[in-house]
Amino acid sequence: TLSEPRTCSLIPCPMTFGQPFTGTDMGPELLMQKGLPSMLSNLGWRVDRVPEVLGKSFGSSSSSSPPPSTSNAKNSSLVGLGALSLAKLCLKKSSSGNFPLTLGGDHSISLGSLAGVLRSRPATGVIWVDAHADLNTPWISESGNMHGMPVGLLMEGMIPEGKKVEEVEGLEWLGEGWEGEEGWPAYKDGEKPPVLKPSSIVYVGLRDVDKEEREAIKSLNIKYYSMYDIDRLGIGAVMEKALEHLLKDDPSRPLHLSYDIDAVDPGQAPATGTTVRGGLTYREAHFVAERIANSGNLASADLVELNPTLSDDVGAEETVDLGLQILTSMMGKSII
Ligand code: HAR
Ligand code: MN
Ligand code: MN
Ligand code: MN
Repeated sequence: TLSEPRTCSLIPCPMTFGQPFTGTDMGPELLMQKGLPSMLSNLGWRVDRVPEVLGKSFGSSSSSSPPPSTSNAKNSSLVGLGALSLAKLCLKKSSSGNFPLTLGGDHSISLGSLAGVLRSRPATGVIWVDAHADLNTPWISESGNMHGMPVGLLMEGMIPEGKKVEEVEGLEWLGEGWEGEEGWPAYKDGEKPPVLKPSSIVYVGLRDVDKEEREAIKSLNIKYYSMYDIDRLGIGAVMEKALEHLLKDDPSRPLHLSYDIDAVDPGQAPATGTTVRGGLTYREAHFVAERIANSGNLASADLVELNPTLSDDVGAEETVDLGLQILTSMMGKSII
């Protein structure tokens, strides 16, 4: 027989508080309704369906509005609590060898999924497919929206002198002094809180980057392939270079793919909160996922920022269908 079937832990995480729009919480349910679990089993995965991370009591968009923000990190207590819940799950599932696949929700949840996988697999390299760099922190963000911060909050060298990530309300669990709780223990015996090295991430698809983010990308020497680079080199060469950058020193390194649907051109993916024209084509969007799947290194992933309420019905359906296609591609579906 071939190798044992691997287990994919499907984790619905309908977070909305990292950005201003309701509707971003509908992604997971739509993807599940359209048959994602059976599509994954047809690809040979054993599927471990995890109950929704945030739960109905979490403060869904329809009920009460979140407490007022106390800093330039809007809704940070709710975003932080949701991210911690997801971090615990990703820590647990990745520690038992599963592939955690998180369905967003806005991109702030990747603070949780990444923290969780980095804690159990610190060597993880990240491919961030997005129109945006999401490299802000509360100290430099122009908007205060936390979906623009998941990379910045975990990146070594991004927290300003004299500041600490754990001082942001809701992010105490990322500080060295964290006392620990069920599922997310204290850091001891020399363990440091999860952190991402600048050399451990590659961006693909960038085309809307804030001034401070751009300066950080340059000064930290973070590898990126913007839409300019994709036009110049072609998506094939870009993906070879991206994988080479992450795998050159350790060919068996685990990879995490964080796929923001807004990386795709709004013509193909209109139902998302911050569309930017000039994105990945339909085939480029697939190829990115296919090529990473083909590396054999992919060990965890997120798909985020679907918002079916921000488009007409046709656009919403096309965007969700594209999300499903991208998911099955990253999980190993090949054309032939
Ligand atoms: N850079 C802007 C900000 O921080 C835009 C944020 C990003 N929007 C997203 N995330 N959809 O990729 O506010
Ligand atoms: Mn994003
Ligand atoms: Mn984005
Ligand atoms: Mn901008």
